Amino acid sequence: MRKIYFCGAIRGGRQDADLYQEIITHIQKTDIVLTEHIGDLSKDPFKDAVDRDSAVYTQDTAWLKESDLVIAECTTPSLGVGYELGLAESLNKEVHVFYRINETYLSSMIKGNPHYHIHAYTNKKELFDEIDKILS
Ligand code: 6IA
Repeated sequence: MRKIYFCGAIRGGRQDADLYQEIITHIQKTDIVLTEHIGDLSKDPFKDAVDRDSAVYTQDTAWLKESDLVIAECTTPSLGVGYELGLAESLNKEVHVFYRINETYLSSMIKGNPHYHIHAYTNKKELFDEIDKILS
C-alpha cells in the first residue's frame, strides 16, 4: 500500500478539520495515511505546545521523507502546510494541492509552481472524484 502524507491547517485554523477527516477516511479505503491526526478535533493543538513542537517537527519531516505521495487541502492558509509543500518539492515528491476556488486566493508561490498539481474544486463530489483519479 502507498503511504500518503496528507497536509491540512492546524494552527492555521481548524474550520476545515471535519473535511480533512473525511478526506483521510476516504484515502484510507485504499492507502495508508501517515498523518491521520490532521482531522482529529478532539486534541487541542495549542495545549502543552512547548514540549511538543520539536516532536511534531521531527515526526512530520520523517513521515514526509518516507511518503510516496503528498496531498494537501489548502483552502485554509497554513504556514506549516506551506513549509511541508516546499520540503516535498525539494524531496521531489509528487504533490497534489486542493483548494476551494470560490473561497480563497491560493498563494502564487503554490499556484504558480510547476512542480505542484493544482486542483481547484467547488464541491465535495469534485474533490473526491479527483482524489480517486490520483489514487487509481
Ligand atoms: O502551521 P500549521 O499548524 O497550520 O501547520 C499544519 C501542518 O503542519 C500539517 O499539515 C501537519 O502535518 C503539521 N503539523 C502542525 N501541527 C501539528 C501537530 N500538532 N501534530 C502533527 N502535525 C502537525 C499536534 C496537534 C494535533 C494532534 C491536532
